[in-house]
Amino acid sequence: MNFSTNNAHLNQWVNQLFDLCKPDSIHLCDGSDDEYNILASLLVKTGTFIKLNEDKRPNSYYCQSDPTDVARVEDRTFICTDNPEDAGPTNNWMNPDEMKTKLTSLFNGCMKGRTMYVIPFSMGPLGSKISYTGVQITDSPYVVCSMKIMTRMGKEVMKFIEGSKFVKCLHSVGKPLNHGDKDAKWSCNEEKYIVHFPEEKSIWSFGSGYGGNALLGKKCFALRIASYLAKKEGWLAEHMLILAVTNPKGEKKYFAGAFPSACGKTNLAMLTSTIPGWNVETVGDDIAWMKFGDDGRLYAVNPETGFFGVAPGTSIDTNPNAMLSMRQNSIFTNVALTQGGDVWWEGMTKQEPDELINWLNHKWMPGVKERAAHPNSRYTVPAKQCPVMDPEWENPAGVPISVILFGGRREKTIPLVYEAFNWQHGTFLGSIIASEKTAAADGELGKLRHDPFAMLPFCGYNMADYFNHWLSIGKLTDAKKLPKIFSVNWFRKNSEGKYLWPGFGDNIRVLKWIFERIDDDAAAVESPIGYLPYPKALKVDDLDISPQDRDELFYIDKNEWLNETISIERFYSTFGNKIPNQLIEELGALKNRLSIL
Ligand code: GTP
Ligand code: SPV
Ligand code: MN
Repeated sequence: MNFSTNNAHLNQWVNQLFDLCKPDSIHLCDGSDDEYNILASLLVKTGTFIKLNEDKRPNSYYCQSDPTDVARVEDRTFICTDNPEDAGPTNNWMNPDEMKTKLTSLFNGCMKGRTMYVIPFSMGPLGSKISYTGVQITDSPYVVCSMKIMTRMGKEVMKFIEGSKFVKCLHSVGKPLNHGDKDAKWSCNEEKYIVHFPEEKSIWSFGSGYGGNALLGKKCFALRIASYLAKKEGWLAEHMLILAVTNPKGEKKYFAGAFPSACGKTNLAMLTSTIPGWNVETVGDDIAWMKFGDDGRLYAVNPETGFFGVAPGTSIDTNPNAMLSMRQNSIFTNVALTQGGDVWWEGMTKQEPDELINWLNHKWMPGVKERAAHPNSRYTVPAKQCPVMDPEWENPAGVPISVILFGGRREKTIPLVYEAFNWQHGTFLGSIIASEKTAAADGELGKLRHDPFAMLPFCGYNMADYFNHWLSIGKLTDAKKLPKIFSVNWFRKNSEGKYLWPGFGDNIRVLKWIFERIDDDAAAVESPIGYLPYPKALKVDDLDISPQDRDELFYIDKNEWLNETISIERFYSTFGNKIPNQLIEELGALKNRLSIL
């Protein structure tokens, strides 16, 4: 094979992998609309895509994955560093040489009968100082189409791929086609490996075609590899949404927020305000790269260009901007197909359609036990189609961040909102996020687990070093220039198991209090865990919430919190003596404050 571009390093890498994977042909992606349309038509021909009704949802496709390939596979995800301590206790580790041997045998001949696509892409605006390029090799045209929506990719990017300074991303669904084999609707392999070599900036992903396992620019590169680079270079790569809040005076502030998978980032990022005069615009819904500007403030860019959003629960009531974003040019995976050639999922409309084809390709009617859409079914849409994108969302310099939110899905204990005393305490709040597990990753649903900074599955190095990195970031600038840190929880429930808080558009009430706290315009009361809104400062009296439930939203239950501290202590102990002293101090101080409650 003679793959030839102006970049000798790239040529050598691609040619070597061509020889290993043994595809039938190779295609260098130009990123054009024509190319996308040709690949989508090919996917229709092979049965992977069904074209949706052109009148209802122009240029959009429906896709069902294999039922065993529906989410990220955390127990098959590895960080391979020379020293196991550099991966840390929260990551799976294997010796890089052993892993390479294993992978080399898996990838040997794995693309037989298929085309090898080469995708040059940029995470972040082309040419921005904050951006980073990558090249993904894949044998999945579904992945190429998704990468076209989710990243800046193709010919334009080639100019920015210099020498060896790009992240090498190799992906295969792991299903070679022998001569005469018909391809499956969705190909994957039972054996899956999502492997990162941060020290050589490379990713090898085998066996899955779905989401974060296969779109390597997203979690693998923009979080796991980028967090490793960020630590070395003094910046932050975070699992955060970015939004702008504007008050009635026209003043704007940018917020970033880390919530674990399927815990509300996309919905908050596109929030439709229920308070007149207050407004939210979107910069990003999943990943934030933040660097200090010359003025000493943190600036964030969204490295992506699309949304890969959770479909179920998304409706014109809960998230109208997402619904408007997906009116055309979209891909829907593992939702249900209506008789009229459109899509549906649980929560999309109050009235359930009479008959559907569900994500398992079964006939579905209301009352049927099987779900219509898989809980981790997703829409893939271009960000530029979102009607509330902030005008600065592609600014290569990023947007200045005033607020950082940490949140999780907690039915108990954690109040609706509280404010950290300072950066160190805020870092502590990030480190103690725990959340009930969702369908975004394989595993037991609803199980409470520690997910510090919402980065548990995404930190490319030792999480204790990551905590230290956050503490050190707080020392790099004047304390006044640092974002203020808040904890939020939209998911607290009452004794009947009902959400106490309406959430979605009404989350603006919480954002408003936070906005006004930054300007010292909103009152707060000190509590053992942080500053809580002064009762009248957060407007809820016009909501349909009983006074009892309102109190419950902010109630600090001493016993629950003492149990929380025990659980934090146990979690911290998994890092041995690597856990920073400042966090141990914060935990001690919290215990002391709770003891006098
Ligand atoms: P990933 O894309 O997996 O990282 O998830 P995410 O953090 O973007 O979560 P998303 O906004 O997609 O929300 C996940 C689920 O939580 C969806 O079913 C939403 O409908 C639901 N959800 C989001 N925000 C709220 C809220 O404020 N209240 C309640 N009750 N549910 C919410
Ligand atoms: C998540 O799990 O946080 C997602 C979906 O956003 S995936 O891209 O599959 O990681
Ligand atoms: Mn999301």
